[in-house]
Amino acid sequence: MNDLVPELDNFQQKIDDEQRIEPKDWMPEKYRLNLIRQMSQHAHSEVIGMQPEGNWISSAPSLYRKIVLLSKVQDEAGHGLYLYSATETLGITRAEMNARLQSGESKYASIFNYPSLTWADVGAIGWLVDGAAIVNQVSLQRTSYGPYARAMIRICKEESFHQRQGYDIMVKLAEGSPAQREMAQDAINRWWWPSLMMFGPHDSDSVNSQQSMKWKIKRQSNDELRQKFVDQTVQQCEILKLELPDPDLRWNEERQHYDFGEIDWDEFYQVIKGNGHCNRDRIKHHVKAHKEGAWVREAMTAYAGKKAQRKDAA
Ligand code: BYC
Repeated sequence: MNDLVPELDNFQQKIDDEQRIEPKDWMPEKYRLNLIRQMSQHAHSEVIGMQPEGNWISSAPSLYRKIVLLSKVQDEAGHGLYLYSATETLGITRAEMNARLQSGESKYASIFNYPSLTWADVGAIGWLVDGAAIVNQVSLQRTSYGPYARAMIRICKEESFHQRQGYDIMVKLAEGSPAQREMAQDAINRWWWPSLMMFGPHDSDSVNSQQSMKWKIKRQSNDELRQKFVDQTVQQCEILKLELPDPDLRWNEERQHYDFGEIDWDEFYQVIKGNGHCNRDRIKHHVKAHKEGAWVREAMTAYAGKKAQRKDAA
């Protein structure tokens, strides 16, 4: 044991023994900051992710589809709330996280900077984007920080409903008219590569991975999770009798995995730098919605104050 930093050794031992770290436990400052970074970005992704699908609520093709989509988008808001609350246990306020999102200091998933142009995009988002998110989040159910791991367990249950609703839309379109099949194929063509980007850069280029894996914030690497997603999604696409837009995609008997083509990393870095199709609009919309919601926050604070006063008087 290192005499100078016994806390650090104890902390690492706990992690190695698969014990969870809880909010009041001692933790290295870098662990706390790394978690705030990842968890708040995760929360922002859930909240910003409501926008591309939210656009389609008023244009859903049937009452049934509208109800399902509305409920799915509400779930995303809930996921944002669990994650913001879990992140607050690390000593940062919701207002600070919000300010970092709106100033561009804090990122959110690159995928939500692509536009949702047709109804098939709602299917592709549910199937591919939620599908990719589940692969990542199932792994995060075993993350070392207790509040994050517990939030993930609940979120994963809801995400699998989201993935199924997306796939169900794709099945219906794939069984439909030639125009509907074409619309489904076009959505797959546009969402496939950005979905693969959701897992982040290659392990060799991932600046945070080494430390995050040691502290078990991340349990599987970016490339491992991306491979898992590709392997499961190819078969789902075959059932739809549609195609994934990658000429290099093929089964590798030796590796027992699918090989696939190289991601356009230049596009990825442009998007996370703020230069994607929708970055500016997404933040602009968030700022507007936040301002317009000020009266709700004020009313809730006033109500909570009155309730506390009544309790004190009783
Ligand atoms: N997009 O060192 P790396 C959902 C950044 S929402 C943007 O590998 P890390 C849904 C990364 O932040 C679910 N940025 O990072 C909602 C880092 O920059 P910083 C969203 C990305 O953290 C609504 C830099 O690139 N899920 O399901 O070790 C509707 C270097 O990367 C991205 C999560 O948020 C990206 N794709 O690994 C529908 C999962 N990739 O921060 C669906 C939680 C990388 O140093 N997050 N960057 O400035 C994670 O698991 C990890 O943060 C990542 C990246 C695997 C994403």
